[in-house]
Amino acid sequence: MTLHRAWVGLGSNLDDPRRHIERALEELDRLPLTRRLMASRLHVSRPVGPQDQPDFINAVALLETRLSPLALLDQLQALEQAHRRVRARRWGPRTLDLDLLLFDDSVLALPRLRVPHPELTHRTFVVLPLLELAPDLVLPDGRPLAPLASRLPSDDPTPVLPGA
Ligand code: A4P
Ligand code: MG
Repeated sequence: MTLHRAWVGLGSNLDDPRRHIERALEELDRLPLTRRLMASRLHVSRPVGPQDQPDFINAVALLETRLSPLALLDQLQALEQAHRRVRARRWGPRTLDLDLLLFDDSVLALPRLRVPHPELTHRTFVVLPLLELAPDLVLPDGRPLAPLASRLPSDDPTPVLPGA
């Protein structure tokens, strides 16, 4: 089984978001056939989309895995479910969102999985933590990520919390 490199985006804005992200970073390291190679700092950002919700904590992790893309997605969704159970008694946005951002240089357009994540390059809260870990990152289509950062919305200050 081949070793793959997968970038995962984490987000939370409910029920002590920082704790959800820190726990999820640990859980990603314990997934089957997988280990976490790197994790960004935790970035605070204003919500993209509806504004009547709390600020988000976002982070990005680099995984090394022998799972296939869909098997990894299954694992990420199981983690989301496990975190959702914590807040099942409440209404409101999710406690944990895990997006598969990149998987090697794969380009996938499956019903359940699009890689690279379609919103990757449009989201400050994804691009900044990615660049923190991999300033020279090149997208599967050959575009370096760094120059795209300057085109992102400037109204999102993305302050950073101390290391996870
Ligand atoms: N899916 C397809 N491709 C992927 C992929 N690469 N990674 C499918 C993960 N999932 C992928 O996802 C819906 C379906 O997408 C899944 O069943 C999977 O098969 P979801 O997370 O259940 O649904 P969603 O929340 O409607 O979509 P999405 O795109 O994850 O939500 P958003 O758009 O990410 O919105 N603002 C800040 N500052 N920070 C945030 O983290 N997050 C959101 C959530 C809004 N605003 C935010 C943030
Ligand atoms: Mg998602």
